[in-house]
Amino acid sequence: DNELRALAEAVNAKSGQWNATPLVPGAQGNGPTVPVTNPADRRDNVGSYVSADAALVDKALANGVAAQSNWDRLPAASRAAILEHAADQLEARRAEFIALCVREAGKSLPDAIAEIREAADFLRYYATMARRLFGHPEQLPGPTGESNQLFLNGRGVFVCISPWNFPLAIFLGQVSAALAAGNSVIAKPAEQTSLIGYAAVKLLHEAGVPADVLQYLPGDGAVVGAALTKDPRVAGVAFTGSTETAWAINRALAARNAPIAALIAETGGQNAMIADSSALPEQIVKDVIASAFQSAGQRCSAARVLFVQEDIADKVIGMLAGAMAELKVGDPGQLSTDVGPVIDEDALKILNDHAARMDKEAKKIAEAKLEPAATGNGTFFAPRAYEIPSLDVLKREVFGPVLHVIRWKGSDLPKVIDAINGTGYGLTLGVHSRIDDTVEYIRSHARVGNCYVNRNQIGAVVGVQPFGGESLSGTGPKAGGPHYLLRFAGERTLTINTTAAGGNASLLTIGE
Ligand code: UN1
Repeated sequence: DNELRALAEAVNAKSGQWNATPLVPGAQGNGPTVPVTNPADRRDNVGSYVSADAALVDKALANGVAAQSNWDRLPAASRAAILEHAADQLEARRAEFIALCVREAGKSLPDAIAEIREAADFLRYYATMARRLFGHPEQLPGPTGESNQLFLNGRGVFVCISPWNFPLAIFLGQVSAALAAGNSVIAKPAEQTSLIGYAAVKLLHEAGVPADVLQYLPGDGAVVGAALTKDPRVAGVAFTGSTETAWAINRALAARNAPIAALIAETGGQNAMIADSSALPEQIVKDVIASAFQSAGQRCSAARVLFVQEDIADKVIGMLAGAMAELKVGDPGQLSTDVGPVIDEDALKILNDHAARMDKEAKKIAEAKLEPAATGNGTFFAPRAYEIPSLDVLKREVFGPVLHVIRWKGSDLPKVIDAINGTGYGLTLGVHSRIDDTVEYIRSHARVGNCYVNRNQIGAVVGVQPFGGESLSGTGPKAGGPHYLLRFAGERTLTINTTAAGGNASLLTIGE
């Protein structure tokens, strides 16, 4: 606790401005300079960044193509050691990174601390997996007189387009995976969190990644992202963000008469939690509060809909309202704050519009109150819960602290699962039940990537709970899972005739 207080003090003592420019060897950015606002007060006092323009995109791709094969030919262990060194440095400098996450992204202190830990976990996990998978070719048993080996290699230039909601963890997760697999990388941060992306790229450069192997291109997605994804030199894209943007990227890549690119997309969700009457109401409420409102609900894993069995519904709804009255919504730099601001004015508007519609069409269960710190110009939105008749009321994912509650009858579990599958998304699902058959029924019928039983449904642990969805929620493979790096890699099979007649063996004999 004392350690945490000391850390909070160190974080809040960090003052001054952060500035960023594109990092492309041999060229400079001359797109617009963009001031960075703090979501907690909407003042332009965090810093600024210079955005990239089309000429810079072209230069970055030329650099990336030229640099990739040397990086790919390094032993995987050398690439891994650089990533591990970066993880150590990140932890050594964590107060500065936490301060950036609080100021630029509006993260609460506990969220920012978790963000640093997750970023370091990704760096170390992909380093470990790179050594394991890329360290040596796999020997494949075959007929005598033949040697068969499978080599993994980088694909080429990988573009990593990352989200503002995990501006360090997902940014470094994508980038380190692409680098570990032997690709050169062009990192395009979310516009809202360009400064954090810059700091992360600098960290990797200082740890030993060459400047032309990892380049940084901040700017408008419609300019920088679009120029990157239509270019034939791009071998792959790792993207986390909305389903709509993933479609646009997929179309841009497909329209090129170029090598067929790999797309790894991690997108939205319409995540549910199902509670039956055997569950403990206290535990349901504790876990749904964390799942729906932590990080101001700005996680793709967040719970959006609680399906609660009718026998316990009144009790759970009453307790939920009570718990929401206790939420502290305010200054993300205070340790006591539960919910900080949402990312920007656009996000706030979408949430306000949704709430206005729900106020008319649904029954409000509760609305948290704002602390005085949250009543100024910051983009704060009070967490809300509504009771709705069915999922049809929700057209699409609403990215923020709004929970919807639906009652279900004892015999309706199959209908509940059909409704959840019917959204077309398939990311996280929470289950609260103490009946094994119910849990097994849900597990085997729900088409979701991550199912959590009798706990909250956020905060997947790298290497332990591989994370990612299916259908509208993403392509897979799962981040922080054993197969993730493979999708960033190409495979080459080498077959050698080792009999005397075939040449190699006899050449050796002649040599002797
Ligand atoms: C996202 O919100 O874009 O499990 C994905 C979790 C996080 C989710 C990250 N790993 O809550």
